[in-house]
Amino acid sequence: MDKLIITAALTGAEVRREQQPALPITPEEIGIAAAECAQAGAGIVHVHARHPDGTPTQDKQVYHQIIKEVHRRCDVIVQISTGGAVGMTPQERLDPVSLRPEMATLSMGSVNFGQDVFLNRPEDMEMFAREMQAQGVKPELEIFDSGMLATAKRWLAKGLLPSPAHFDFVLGVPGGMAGTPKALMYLVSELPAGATWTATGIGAVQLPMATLAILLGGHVRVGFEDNIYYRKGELAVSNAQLVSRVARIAHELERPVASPQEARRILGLA
Ligand code: KMH
Ligand code: ZN
Repeated sequence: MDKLIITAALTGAEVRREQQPALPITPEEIGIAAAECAQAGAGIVHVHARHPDGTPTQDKQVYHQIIKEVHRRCDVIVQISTGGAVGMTPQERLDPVSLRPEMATLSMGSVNFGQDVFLNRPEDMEMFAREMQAQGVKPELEIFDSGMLATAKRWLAKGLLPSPAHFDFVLGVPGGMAGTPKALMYLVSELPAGATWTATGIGAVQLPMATLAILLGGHVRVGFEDNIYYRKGELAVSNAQLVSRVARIAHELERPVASPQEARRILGLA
């Protein structure tokens, strides 16, 4: 097994300060949170930009500030979101890819997202894939349901996506695939050859999905974007607290944690 890559999804587009007082919002706050997470064992930070009032934005300048604030404190891989927030236009979502971050997310299909619809039309996804390839940005393929993995495999066969691919199985979104061991193990059984993968459990399934991913040889994503609690009824105090717990469990299970440099090697980043 490769060493374990821990991704910290620091902010997201939906969580509000009123729900999680330690949510990092400004580029500086995101930079500080990233450094704490790197210290705790994160190799990647998945970031979303916000306006100062907390509303989500895909403004390239804000992403530029975030990358700067992260990299002046640590050398963790910065993975920007192209999912943005529900309702944003594809052009708006794609804009920060021209900054040429090391990684960016690429959602592989549409999914109901609570009461909303997270729309990812095939022609838009293809535009995202082509732009990432043109800019030399490694996509993390976001899989919310099993049909999206089938789509990714078709696209890999057609050469629309770079191989070996890196997947993120996002489980437990209300409207997407459930966060159960059976669901995760099915997705893993369907992976194309040579692929790497990470597991993201939403809400209460964050910890069980993380633990199972460590055992199965996958990687792990945790953080406030996906879950604001440490345990039922108890808010986490920081993103780093959630990262530290995963690093501790991995240590107990004798799966060493990858540094950012080791993560770059595992993912084939330049
Ligand atoms: N905010 C969600 C609608 C991503 O970052 O690529 C989409 C999302 C996925 O967060
Ligand atoms: Zn995201």
